[in-house]
Amino acid sequence: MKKFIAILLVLTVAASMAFAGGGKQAASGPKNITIGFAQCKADESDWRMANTRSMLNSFNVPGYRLIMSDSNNDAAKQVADVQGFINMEVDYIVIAAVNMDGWDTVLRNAKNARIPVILVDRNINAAEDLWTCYVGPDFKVEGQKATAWMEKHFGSNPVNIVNIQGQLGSGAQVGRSAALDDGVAKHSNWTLLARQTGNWGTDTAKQIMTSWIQQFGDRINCVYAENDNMADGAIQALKEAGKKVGKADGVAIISFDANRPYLQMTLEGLINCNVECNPLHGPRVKGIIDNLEKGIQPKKIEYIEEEAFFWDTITQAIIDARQY
Ligand code: GYE
Repeated sequence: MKKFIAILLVLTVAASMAFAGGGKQAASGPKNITIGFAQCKADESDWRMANTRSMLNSFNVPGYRLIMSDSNNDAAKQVADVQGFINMEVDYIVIAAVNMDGWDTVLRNAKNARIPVILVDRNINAAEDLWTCYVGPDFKVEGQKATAWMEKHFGSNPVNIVNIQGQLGSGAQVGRSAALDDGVAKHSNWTLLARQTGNWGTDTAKQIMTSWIQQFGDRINCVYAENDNMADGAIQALKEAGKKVGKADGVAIISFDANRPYLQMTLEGLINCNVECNPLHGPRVKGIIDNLEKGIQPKKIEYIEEEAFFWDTITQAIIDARQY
């Protein structure tokens, strides 16, 4: 993790220095498109590290200069980061939003500065005229893939669920939690015993799961974890408590992201259902910017196609063929 951050810092400083030193490319050379990328927290999770790499790699080519800020998941700081990009007069702003709310003022400033704003990964609550487009998942649809599996797996049997949520207020958490809420409302045999945010992290999720095991014991038969890292934490807690995990008759584990190491756990039967959330947004964002440079407008909302993987149908070949 520390190595990842070090490499990241070198890349980001180099990009910033290049920008600070040279400003926009001299008139004679090719236009250097400067992109301000407001990342929520570059090393937040396996998913986020893959997402960060994808963005940095996609723009690490001649003609582009990507400057990435890292808000450390502080929503107010991320808004300030975006204002900083406006002050730098970047050509484009790309945002992976910590929180869905709080964007209107700074996005209006970007609009007044005529800087297009591309939302990536996370959707937000802001007037549509304040952002150019959104490219990323439909998080509620991701959650519906998981609840569909729960319906098949449990049938009419009692389902006693604990929900380890992502960072509260993020689009990913809001959508995935909403799908679970719909499932609980729809099925009288489903009970939500408890929910709490694990802030995308393994250790926090493990602590929360440990306390729930003490509180609910063997009543828990389903963990709905809103990303792989938190699912891993829950599994560690369950195994340390001597509980049977996954497969046909263990505590059912739902996860999201489908990073390769956790697809391996799905193949082992520890994770029953893993819903993909593709982090490789770099090429998508670069394509949108390249088109905008040619005057081609993107779709306002581009939901990416995603699938789900299950413990009893996934294969090693499927895992080996994955890009992340
Ligand atoms: O599920 C989680 C990451 O926004 C979809 O954020 C992303 C989520 C992902 O930290 O692992």
